[in-house]
Amino acid sequence: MKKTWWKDSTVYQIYPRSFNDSNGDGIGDINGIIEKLDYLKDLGIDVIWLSPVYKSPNDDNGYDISDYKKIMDEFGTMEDWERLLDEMHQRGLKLIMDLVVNHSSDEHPWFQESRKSKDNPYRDYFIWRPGKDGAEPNNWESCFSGSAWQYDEATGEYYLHLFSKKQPDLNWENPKLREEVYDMMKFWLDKGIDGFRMDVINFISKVPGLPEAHNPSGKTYAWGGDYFMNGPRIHEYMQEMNKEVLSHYDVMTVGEMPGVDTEEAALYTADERDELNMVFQFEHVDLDAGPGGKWDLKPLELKDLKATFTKWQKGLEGKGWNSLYLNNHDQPRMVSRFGNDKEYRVESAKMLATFLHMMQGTPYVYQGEEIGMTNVQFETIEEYQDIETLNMYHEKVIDGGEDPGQVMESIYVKGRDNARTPIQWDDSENAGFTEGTPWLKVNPNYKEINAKQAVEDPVSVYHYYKKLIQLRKENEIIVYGSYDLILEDHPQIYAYTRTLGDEKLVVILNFSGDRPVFEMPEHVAYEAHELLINNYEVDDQEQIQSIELKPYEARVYRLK
Ligand code: TEU
Ligand code: CA
Repeated sequence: MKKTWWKDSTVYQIYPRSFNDSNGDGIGDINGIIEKLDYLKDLGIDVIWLSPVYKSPNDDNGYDISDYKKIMDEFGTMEDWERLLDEMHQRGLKLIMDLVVNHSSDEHPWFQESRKSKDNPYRDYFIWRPGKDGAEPNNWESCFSGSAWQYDEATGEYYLHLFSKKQPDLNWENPKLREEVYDMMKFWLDKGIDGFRMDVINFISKVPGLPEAHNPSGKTYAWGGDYFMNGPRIHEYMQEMNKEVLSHYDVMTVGEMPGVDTEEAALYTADERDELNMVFQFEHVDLDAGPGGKWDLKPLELKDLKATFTKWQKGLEGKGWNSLYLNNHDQPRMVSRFGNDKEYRVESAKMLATFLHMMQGTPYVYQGEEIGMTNVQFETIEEYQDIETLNMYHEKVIDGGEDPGQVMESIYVKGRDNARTPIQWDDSENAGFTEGTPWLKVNPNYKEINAKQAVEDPVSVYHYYKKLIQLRKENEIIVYGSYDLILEDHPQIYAYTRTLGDEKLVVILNFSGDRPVFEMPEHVAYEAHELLINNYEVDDQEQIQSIELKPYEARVYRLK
């Protein structure tokens, strides 16, 4: 397997609005990030993925861009951003920027022009259709509730928006639009950035004719994903982008791809196909959703988690490359979702980190994960800010008459603001995030959970991450070794081996608050063992043929 820097790297995601506020307006900003670079360097990460910092009216916190070449006023200036890049490079940190080109903002000049008239030169930068029988052109549902079409008075037609109505979809069929995107990418690459994370990039090619979505439930709108996820021209576009832009720079790319399976992912990430380096797949974050979608809560089954991760580990082995994540700015906090944020917060946060960082692929740490930050529960819907959450609440409770208590429950479990509460830096007012009023309330548990405490406490989640990240740098087998699941049917233990040449690791994880017994399978042969990392105290000399595990215990051994 070819070795590259982006395979060896650990990436840290910053959601700038919530990271660190330097000027007291309650909103995180670029200078706030610069203040924390030494903290991040100390953690050991190699790359920062910065969520959008471009000019935006913030309908979706920067994922709605009105100028791709300007910095959002609230975040700072281009000079601030250039200083950030410079300060990062001085510390040996790389920067990857978010590329949001499935859609722009409706306030982007392209769209302002496009909506003016049917023969405007920018008309075909977006996807316009006449209505059908006095209604929307088709029955597609927006990811943020309601129809994916918005009627526009000026020309009497509808435009497509797979997300909010302030996020019109760009028309990739138009070569002029593609040229503009490639130019814009070069603008940032020439400033010296180290790559892109590409927002819903597998949505950009729509099936011509935009067919009606299958609609078994008979609701007004239905999920049209079959007609835009991994669409007919997607690989052509990815190869064109690579040829025109990416191949001229030494950069890393990761495509965010809802609905991608292992076969498709191998096509996107195979070296010889020259498309992307890796993708974010969604299968493991869909396991706790029922047939009604993300808000339809369903308990997670360990056997499903094993099946999914094993499928991805084996599916891309030697064929492509995995990105490894358990949370980000769209997902609940991982310790609340997959661990136990009450009795075993520290133990389970460490166990989950071990689980992820010991797999083959490039691990992503989402801000606050490294100190074990948790989900939040605000009492009223007014305290929430996220457009997806607010639209869903409106649709279900205000329009649909559903029980508000139950809908709030689903927001507590799945809402995106769980991941967006300000970073808890210390135990002072507003957790040291801001001297003003934070744009989104701080999680009240900041007095106990904060970075200052974590840095000072040698057995904190933070120091555990440091060690995991360091181990990856020192042991090629952690990056490149092949993965094999063991104890496939065990209901509480997730265990696997990694193999590289004649080296072997065994990763033993208790995903429960019980004390199950781990039995080493016979085919895993060894004469001696060495403990690499553990989240409880362990006697190094202890026999490992059979181990009674403590709640959420994690151990990794090198077998000899
Ligand atoms: O997310 C795309 C996506 O499909 C989901 O993660 C979605 O946002 C959601 O959480 C559904 O439950 C990307 C960005 O990561 C997200 O923040 C943006 O809102 C979205 O695209 C639109 O740009
Ligand atoms: Ca600020």
